[in-house]
Amino acid sequence: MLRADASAAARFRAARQAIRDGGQDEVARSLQSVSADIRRSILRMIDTAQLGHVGGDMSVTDILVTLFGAVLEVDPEQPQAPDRDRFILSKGHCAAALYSTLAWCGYFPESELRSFMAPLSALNGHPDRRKVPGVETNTGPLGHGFPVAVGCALAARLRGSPSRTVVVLGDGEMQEGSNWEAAMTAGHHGLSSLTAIVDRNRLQQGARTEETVTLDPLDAKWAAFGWEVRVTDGHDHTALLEAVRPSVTGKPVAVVANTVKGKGVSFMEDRVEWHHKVPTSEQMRAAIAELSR
Ligand SMILES: Cc1ncc(C[n+]2csc(CCOP(=O)(O)OP(=O)(O)O)c2C)c(N)n1
Repeated sequence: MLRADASAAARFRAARQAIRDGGQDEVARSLQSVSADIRRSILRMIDTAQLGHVGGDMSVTDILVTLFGAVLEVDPEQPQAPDRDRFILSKGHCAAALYSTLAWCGYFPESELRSFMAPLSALNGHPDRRKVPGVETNTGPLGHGFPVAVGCALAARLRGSPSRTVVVLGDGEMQEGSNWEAAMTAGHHGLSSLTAIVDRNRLQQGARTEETVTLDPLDAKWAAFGWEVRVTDGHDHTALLEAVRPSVTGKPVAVVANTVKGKGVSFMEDRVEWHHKVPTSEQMRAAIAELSR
């Protein structure tokens, strides 16, 4: 198991406090600058490993940064604190984005990111809760993380804990039936401490989601399963902050976050081949330059 980096955790606490104390514009600017750092970090990890899921990593980055930067009540130095908020990345193939965010928070030293997917590294291609602090459950097989999140929210209610559970799903992942069983169960129990965010980038592994199995109208489907639904721009930190505010109806909250796969790198944006293609060294230079503007 990796250990927290105390100085990174202290920096994160200070940065988060500053973000939380800032006005809306300042908050958005701070989160945007962290997102650019995380996107560059993802590219470097994938370049070193020559493996990864760059498109989905880039689309989920702003969601992760908003959650860890300003929403989740977590302490990287006490990753097992009983009343911590629970975060589950159900689209576990986007581990590089999660690891970069967790390292920024200080859950483990940033230098570990260089070992992404290397033999014996803790940072596997899919997150492992036994190896990486901040990872609440193993994900990778699509459709598994959301049911576990429902269990976390139910358990928190039974314990009388204030803990909130947030789960992020891929839109292609929503084609797995287990998600709809989870949605139905959470709706039935009125699990208002549960928030599910769909990274709606409209692409899956080899095709557009709507060409594979129709998901629209996705907001109406969530509502029919008993959820309070919010549709938002998944790259606008201010809009995301508004969309993930706690439930006001006593129902669980579903956020349909409209995103762009490969966001931030023009030649990757909305291109199906960048689901898990690895950039050449020339493409790497161009991508880093674009993300540094
Ligand atoms: C049960 C299962 N089937 C197939 C896969 C292989 N797989 C990995 S990612 C992916 C596409 C997921 O699409 P989406 O959820 O939209 O993710 P994103 O576009 O955000 O990367 C597939 C089919 C898997 N991980 N699990």
